[in-house]
Amino acid sequence: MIIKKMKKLPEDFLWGASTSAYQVEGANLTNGKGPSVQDVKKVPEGTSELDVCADFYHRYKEDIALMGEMGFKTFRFSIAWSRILPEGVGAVNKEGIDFYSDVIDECLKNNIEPLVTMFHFDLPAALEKKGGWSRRESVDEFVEFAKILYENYGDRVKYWLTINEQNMLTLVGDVIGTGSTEGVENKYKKLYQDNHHMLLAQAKAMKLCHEMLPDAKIGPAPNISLVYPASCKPEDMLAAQNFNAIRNWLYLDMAVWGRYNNLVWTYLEERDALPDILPGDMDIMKAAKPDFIGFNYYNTATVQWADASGDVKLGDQQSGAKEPGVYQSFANPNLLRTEFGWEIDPMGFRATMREMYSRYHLPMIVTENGLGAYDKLTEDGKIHDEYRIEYLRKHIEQIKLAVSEGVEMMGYCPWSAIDLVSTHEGVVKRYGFIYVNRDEFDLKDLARYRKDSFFWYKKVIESNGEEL
Ligand code: BGP
Repeated sequence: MIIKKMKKLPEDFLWGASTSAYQVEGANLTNGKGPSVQDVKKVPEGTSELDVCADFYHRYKEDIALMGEMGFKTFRFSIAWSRILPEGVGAVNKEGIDFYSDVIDECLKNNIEPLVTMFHFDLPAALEKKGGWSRRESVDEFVEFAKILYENYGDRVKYWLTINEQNMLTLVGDVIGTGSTEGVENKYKKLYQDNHHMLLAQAKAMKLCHEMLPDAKIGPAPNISLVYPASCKPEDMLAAQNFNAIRNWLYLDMAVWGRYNNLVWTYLEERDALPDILPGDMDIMKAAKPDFIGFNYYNTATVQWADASGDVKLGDQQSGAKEPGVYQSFANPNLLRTEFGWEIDPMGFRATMREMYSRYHLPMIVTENGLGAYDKLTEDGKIHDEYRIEYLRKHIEQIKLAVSEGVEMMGYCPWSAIDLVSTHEGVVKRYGFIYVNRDEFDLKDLARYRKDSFFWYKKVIESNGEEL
């Protein structure tokens, strides 16, 4: 549709940006924090450890002040489970409780609404050692953790996100360091059993949130990329539906409607990998209702039909994969790519928002979107990241178009507020509005610099998206 009458974004649109605890904080094994799976993994060759990251743990006041200067209405950050509960269960680390309490207060002092992710890729290592999400107990362990968060922060946090990118935990956990399936006999069975427990944990945490904090709002935060067929061949269309179901709809159908997507169910049946579901599980899933949908969007995916031969090929969050007989990724020739090879598709962002809204009819907030690049600090302390501005501008334009088409959008939180460590490509893959002066292995002075995108975003927020 060519829109002639653009609607304005809502007055209370939540402009902000995102980070996650294990990628930004540092102090990963100090101040009472227990190790998470991220701290015990072998970091990819050529990338730094997670002991310092952006040193947000010690510099959060300065960082949140900078976010305030940009005019952020919200800041999406995550709470490290093992900073609150070093063993995942049991004894609480008071220093951890106080740290996030201070971060929340600092946000409020700067007129920033905290948007808290409860779990972002960092399961306590102690729980993983016992079997992680494969154990039924993991459901209650998560709910107990959620309860502690509601008790301690519920008086000040109105917006909660349950699990970041549960779909990526399931599909590419090996790449993002959340769990390995090496040596597992039927990896589908394990992954989708873990997934069932996470879905149940999420449902229970949403229900508990509504009981304990009636004024708060809570939602999931999967990574949603609309999947295109590589051509108008009927086979390619089926492949696109397969991957849409496996990558996207399984997670949202369950969070919103409490039912398993039928294509995914068949896919699991075929692989002898149906999860064990206890009586009552599906009632819990059905009863839990999110207030909104948070979602991360980087680009679309394109797939073609895959015959039954060949091996499974793994991608990362945004790049291609193949499953014989199900789908095979296809490089979309119509799209540009980032320096790190991820496709760029602002129009596909609109298509994704439209599709999600027409399926679920819930308000939505973008919890990640952004461009990873090798930024350069100039001699005079500037970072000219025009490419990032261009990327964000084009995506915000599409939000405005989607809103003009009747899609309910609550806010936009690109990745990332500040430079931090990427999931598997190191510190040099930068996303922030705020530059952190460090290299992969040389920590330098960790000083903060405002990038060109910082000043640009400030104006975008000031004008509520009118001045792009
Ligand atoms: C998402 C994750 C983030 C983040 C982002 C960028 O999948 O939720 O944690 O890092 O992707 O990805 P990367 O760091 O791999 O560039």
